[in-house]
Amino acid sequence: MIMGSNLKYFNSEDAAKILGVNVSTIKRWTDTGNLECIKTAGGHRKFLMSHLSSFVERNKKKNSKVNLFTLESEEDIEISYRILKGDYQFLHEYVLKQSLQCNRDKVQQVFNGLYLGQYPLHFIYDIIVTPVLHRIGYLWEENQLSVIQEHLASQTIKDCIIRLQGIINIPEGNEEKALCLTPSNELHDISLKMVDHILEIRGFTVLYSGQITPLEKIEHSFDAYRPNRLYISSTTPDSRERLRRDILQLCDIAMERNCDVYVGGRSFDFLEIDHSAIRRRLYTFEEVNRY
Ligand code: B12
Repeated sequence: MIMGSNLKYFNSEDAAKILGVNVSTIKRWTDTGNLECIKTAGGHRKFLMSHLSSFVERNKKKNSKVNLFTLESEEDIEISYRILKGDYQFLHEYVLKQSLQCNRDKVQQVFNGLYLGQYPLHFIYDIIVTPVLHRIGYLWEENQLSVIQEHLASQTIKDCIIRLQGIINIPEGNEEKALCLTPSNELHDISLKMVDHILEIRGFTVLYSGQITPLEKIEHSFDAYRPNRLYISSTTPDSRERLRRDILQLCDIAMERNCDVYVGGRSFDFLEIDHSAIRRRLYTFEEVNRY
């Protein structure tokens, strides 16, 4: 909540969420003078960032694992607050900036904070990760980033996505098994990694063969692992004809084995493929979660 100039005031509910305690605890702490605040004419407590940060500073040891993540600086409190408020515009800018500086810890903090703040994984991928990656691509296209900067930033994001998976609750496996791959010289696999995570949360066992999966003798793997779903991701093929051939080959192999095929990625905008093994083209991670 912004009141006047640049001063930001938090109310008791905000302070409670940020510090990871009940509102009644906030009241007690202010009454005992442990946590500073400003009282309005109406008797409401208002908190400045400095009130919260000096409290966190003084209570670092006993309070080091409050709420979403370790709160040790004003920046941490700011991020926690933006996450709780769902300020995606701010979070985009922040993740973009931190990924361009290769600050894994900062990017990770946002991803973990969102997840621990009860945002569904598909939402984090659709609303934060995808637009930031698109922004990186746009900056590169506009010559505002060099290709190495683009690599470093997108790799930072990919690494943080993979680490996020480490804190996610994966349910007992169900009977479903999914094979995830990108065919035909395709290096873009961040979408596929996110698909993998969402399927794991749904209880799938995931077989991830990732970038540029060789199709030679791939039917042996279908027979050995018996996936009942195949997820194919393709973003920018070096040869449309080859991609078309690869997808048709995969669909034939899948169909013979009662394996449903799901496809995603911008290559499918121009690739007109009609094969009865293909159940759906998926556009968002919310759809990956739903179907
Ligand atoms: C990161 C990145 C790379 C990384 C990839 C790293 C990795 N491990 O993935 C690296 C640096 C290797 C790379 C290489 C190249 N890249 Co690149 N790259 C990007 C960037 C910045 C992000 C891609 C990404 O992950 N996006 C995030 C995903 C989530 O978004 P999305 O791709 O739009 O996918 C959405 C849906 O399609 C869907 N989806 C996608 N796949 C799947 C799969 C399934 C199963 C499902 C269910 C859903 C789904 O989910 C998303 C949600 O909407 C994009 C910019 C952009 N606009 O995306 C360029 C971009 C994709 N790259 C591009 C290009 C041209 C290349 C290169 C050819 C460059 C070059 N000359 O070398 C090479 C290709 C090399 C190769 N053989 O594949 C172009 C593609 C242009 C085009 N129209 O084809 C883009 C758009 C950049 C640009 N603005 O020009 N790239």
